[in-house]
Amino acid sequence: MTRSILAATAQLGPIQRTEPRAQVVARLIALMETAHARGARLVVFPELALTSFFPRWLLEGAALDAFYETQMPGPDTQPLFTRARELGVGFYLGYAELTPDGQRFNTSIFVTPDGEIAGKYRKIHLPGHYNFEDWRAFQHLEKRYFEHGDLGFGVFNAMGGRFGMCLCNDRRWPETFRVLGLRGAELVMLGYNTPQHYPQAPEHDHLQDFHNHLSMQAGAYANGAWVIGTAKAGLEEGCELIGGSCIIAPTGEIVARTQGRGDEVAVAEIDLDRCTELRRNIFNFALHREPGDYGPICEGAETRAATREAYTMADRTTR
Ligand code: ING
Repeated sequence: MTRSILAATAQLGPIQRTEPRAQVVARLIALMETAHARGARLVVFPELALTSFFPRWLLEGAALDAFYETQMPGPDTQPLFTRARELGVGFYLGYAELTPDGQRFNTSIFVTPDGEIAGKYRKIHLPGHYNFEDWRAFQHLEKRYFEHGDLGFGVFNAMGGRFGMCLCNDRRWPETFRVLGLRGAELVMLGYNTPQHYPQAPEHDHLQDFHNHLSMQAGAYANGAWVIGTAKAGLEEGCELIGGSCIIAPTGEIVARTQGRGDEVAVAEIDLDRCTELRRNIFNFALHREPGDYGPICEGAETRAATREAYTMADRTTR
């Protein structure tokens, strides 16, 4: 009996700034129903899937707080949890988290088909900057709006497999997939909001779709894991976001992907036992990895927190 799950990437098109959460949740439910109708039992939604990508604006106070969730599920998201349980579908959801003691994280959760939150992740690699930078066509203030994730790269058991999660920029860092791989992840789920235009290097704008798949395919292959990456895509409040949501096999092959930049589902059968084709052979970590030679990868861990804080403080004062 193989451990196969029919999975879906459930891509969202743009969410405009004023779009009510209830309306977005209705779109998420429609995507989940479409995926379910095509046999899917697992659905991966994007990063920050409940609102417009607000780090593109300089916000503060109540205007900023309006983009965060203080409860999960809360009144607006309960219908998604209820519908998922009715359909017997597990799902990954990205959202902005405001904790009771006032901490802010770019967060994802995995909810099992019976409605339990089996895993939670808080984004570790925060791209962008802290202060408003007037030379940019749009801001990317994730370092201002979110704290460094404090949960590490966790792996958890669900739906007969070992699952891991990450978020957007995390996928560009090979360490993300390797840590999840070392912890036995057979499926890595992630959502992303990736602008086509990268202000610091516009000469790479035409490469965003390539870099998106390159990062995820490499992560899948080098760790013998399935990867499902789901975009918030399309022209959102004047900012073009890439699509390319996809399901990637442990061989690194893209086995399903979306075609447009709107609300769209793509499905594929993921056989978790296929991970062994890589993990028992070319990427047999016990046999072939040489951690004794990897020292530089972890150097500076003890000073990173201080330099992160110093950067943020310095950036605050260079307004
Ligand atoms: N977005 C982008 C990402 O890593 C970015 C930031 C865009 C980095 C383009 C580099 C190039 O996909 C988020 N939300 O991390």
